[in-house]
Parts: sequence; C-alpha cells; structure tokens
Amino acid sequence: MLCKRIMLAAVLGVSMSSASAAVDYFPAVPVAELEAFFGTAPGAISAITPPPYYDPAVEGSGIKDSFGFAVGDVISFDYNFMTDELSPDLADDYAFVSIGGHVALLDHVLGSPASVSYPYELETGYLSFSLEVLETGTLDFGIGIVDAYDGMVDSALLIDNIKVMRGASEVYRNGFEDFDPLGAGIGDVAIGSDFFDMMPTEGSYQALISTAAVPLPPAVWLLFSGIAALMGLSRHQHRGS
Ligand SMILES: [Ca+2]
Ligand SMILES: [Ca+2]
Repeated sequence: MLCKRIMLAAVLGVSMSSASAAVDYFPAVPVAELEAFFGTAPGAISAITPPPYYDPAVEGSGIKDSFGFAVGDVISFDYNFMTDELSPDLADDYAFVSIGGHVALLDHVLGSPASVSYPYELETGYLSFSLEVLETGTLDFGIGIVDAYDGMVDSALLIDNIKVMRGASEVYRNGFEDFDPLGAGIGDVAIGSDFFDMMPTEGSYQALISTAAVPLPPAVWLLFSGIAALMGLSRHQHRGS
C-alpha cells in the first residue's frame, strides 16, 4: 500500500520534513548508520519497535557518550518527545536508549505524547526517565530517535539533565551547558537555550535531536507547515484494518 502522503510530497517536490529546520545541523542518517554509531547489532533498533504497528526504523539521529559504570548505577535524564505524526494516518516513530550496545524503547508516537505543541503537533512535555545499569565496565550509552515505517513526517526529542547516580553520589552529569552533545552526535543534533519556547530542565541549555531528513529554511517550513496541516485533513489511512 502506497502511503498517500508520499504521493502528495512528491507532487510538492519537497519532503514533509522537520519543524526544527532553524536549528538543523545535518540531516538524519539511515538506520544502519545509527546502529553502527551506537554499536548495536544490525536490526537491533528496528527489533524494539513498539506495538501495535511494529513499524521498522528508517532513519534517525542520536547522541552518545561512554562512562565507567558500576553495577547498580542509575542513569537518568529528562526528555520531551514531539511529533508531527497524526492518527489515523501515522507511522509510529520512536525514541530509544542504548547502553553497551543494547537498545530499549524510550517513547513513541502512540506512547506518551498527548498535549498540543508548537511547532510539532503533539508532545509529551518534559518527562523523566531512569535506568539501572546491570554491568560494570566502560560502556557507551546514548539516546536516539527514528522515523518508523517511512521518513516522511518527523518527530523530535528534547533532552536535558543527563546524570549517573552511584548510591547518593552523582558521578556523571551532562546538561549540555558546554554545548557538548554528549561525547558524539550523529544526524540532526542541536544544542540551544530554548527550542520553540520550551525551556531546559537544568541550567540554560538542552539538546534537540530529530528525524529530519531534509533541512528546510525556516521561511519554507512556516509556509509548508500550513500546507501540511491542510494535507493532514485529507490523508488516507495507509494500513489495513
Ligand atoms: Ca515519521
Ligand atoms: Ca541543561
């Protein structure tokens, strides 16, 4: 089944791309490049795609760092999952965490997003996530987001206040106050003070990663977002019942 939005985008000659165009650094990369970046097995990111659609990952962006963890360390951060995917014609884009080459689902379009956002259609608002580390050693850990099913409508993730607690002691912190996208970033990664009037949860800066494949100039985006809103009303469901 061809998705209606693919045809509409082709007619317009542009991708239904990111609302974060003003801060795009690089386009999102194919999922195979993301898997290499995070040191996961091929297919590992698509393997955690959430129900009910189980859409495979197509492309995305991420950040990572490495740290000397001990068993029982708790890594935590704040995130705001934002998306332009709208029901019923949606692809279930998702965000994930990666540690030591293992990936786990963080959130997705059909997960927590609820409230109306700008310029994205939906957002979770900032939520907290934490994960207990189960092995000792220097491990890569990171956060990523992917377009699922296709790359035509984007999602993005605001991230801040990443820290590792060892008992009562904070042994690692990155709140992006030094404009450091953790140790490394891939794809569409930006650090800024506020994005779309959303403020960081810690300090003065936060990170934004998105699934944007084709950066658009802000003026183009502002025009296109109106077109996209109209198109959203006429989309046809691309999934079988
Ligand atoms: Ca998408
Ligand atoms: Ca911060």
